[in-house]
Amino acid sequence: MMPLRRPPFATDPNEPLRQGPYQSPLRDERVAALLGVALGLLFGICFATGLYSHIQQHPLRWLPVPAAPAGLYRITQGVHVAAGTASLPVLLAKLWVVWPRFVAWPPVKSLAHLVERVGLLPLVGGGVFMIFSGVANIAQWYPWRFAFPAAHYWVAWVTMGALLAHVGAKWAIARRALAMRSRRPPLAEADPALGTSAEGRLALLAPRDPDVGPQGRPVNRSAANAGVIESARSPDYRLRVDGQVAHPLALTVDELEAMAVNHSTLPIACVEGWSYSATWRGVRLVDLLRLAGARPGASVRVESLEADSPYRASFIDSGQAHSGNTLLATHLDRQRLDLDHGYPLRLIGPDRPGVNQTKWVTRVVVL
Ligand SMILES: Nc1nc2c(c(=O)[nH]1)N[C@H]1C(S)=C(S)[C@@H](COP(=O)(O)O)O[C@H]1N2
Ligand SMILES: [Mo]
Repeated sequence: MMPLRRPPFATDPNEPLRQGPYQSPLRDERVAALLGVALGLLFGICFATGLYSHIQQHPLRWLPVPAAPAGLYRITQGVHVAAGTASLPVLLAKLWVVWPRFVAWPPVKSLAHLVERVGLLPLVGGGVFMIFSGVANIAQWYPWRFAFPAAHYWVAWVTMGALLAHVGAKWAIARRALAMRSRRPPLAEADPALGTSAEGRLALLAPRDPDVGPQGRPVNRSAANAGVIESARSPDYRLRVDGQVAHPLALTVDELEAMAVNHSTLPIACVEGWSYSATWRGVRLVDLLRLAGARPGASVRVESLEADSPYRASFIDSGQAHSGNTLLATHLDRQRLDLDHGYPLRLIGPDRPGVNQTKWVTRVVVL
């Protein structure tokens, strides 16, 4: 059999990273370990905040989501997107530093080495997929056929599993490398900290400007795209409150506007990482539930005029539904809601993802 020929730039996996054609002084174990720690922290933050977002959007019966602090989701999701975006340059740097290992020769030295190398596939592949799909999602660019949230969620588990195995395999080497005094000043590390707030608007590392849009606020799905322009303006519009209630309600726009006397200052925090806080005026959901004779403590589904969209309805658990802060809003910062912001009526509640702040609300189903 022909012996495997060594490719021109391959290195020996037993030798240090910096050798042959890979002479940069930045290629050393210590830099690799520092980048690894930074990446592990950033991915860990993304995973924890991502799980919170997932639970908000796929509620578990036995796990209520808090209704206070109202800005909690705004913080967790802002951190999620900022940490995910910050991990892109860190991952690229890490791959560049350890690249000699990928082309090491022979490709496999032992069974343990084979296992370690196979484990790099879900780790590197998963990491690249998570960052690429996340960044593409906040850019609202979908160059794929799968459903983004499901893929982003499941690949996260695979990536975290591979990451744990990798940390286990590299723990000893990384500790030794970090204990060594560096010969050069260490590399600048990524800073996952939150940016500064500009009067309640925040979009650190997020591509959308929270100031641009109707009423000075961004819009992800317009009334035209949702196909609700006619139904939202129709004199036949009613807000129905039904389901498990003693007296179903059907309210006109005039009736709702007359009832809209409560104010809440609450953020909209999109999963994309941008958010803004506003003062909303509207009818308290808990008052509507009482008026309809719903069981105290009931949870609720809120439905939109929009026909087929994954965001046409959202669930509110008992705690959020009975928070006096949760409104069916008619006004945004003293102005009648723009059609694109959900006219005639939108849901706004504390500590909820933007996707759960349903616009063009026409029905409240008590569960
Ligand atoms: N009916 C409906 N409501 C919706 C959406 C939607 O597509 N359809 N998008 C949601 C998303 S993703 C966000 S971030 C907020 C944004 O609210 P805004 O457009 O008023 O800023 O509305 C939410 N409500
Ligand atoms: Mo959103």
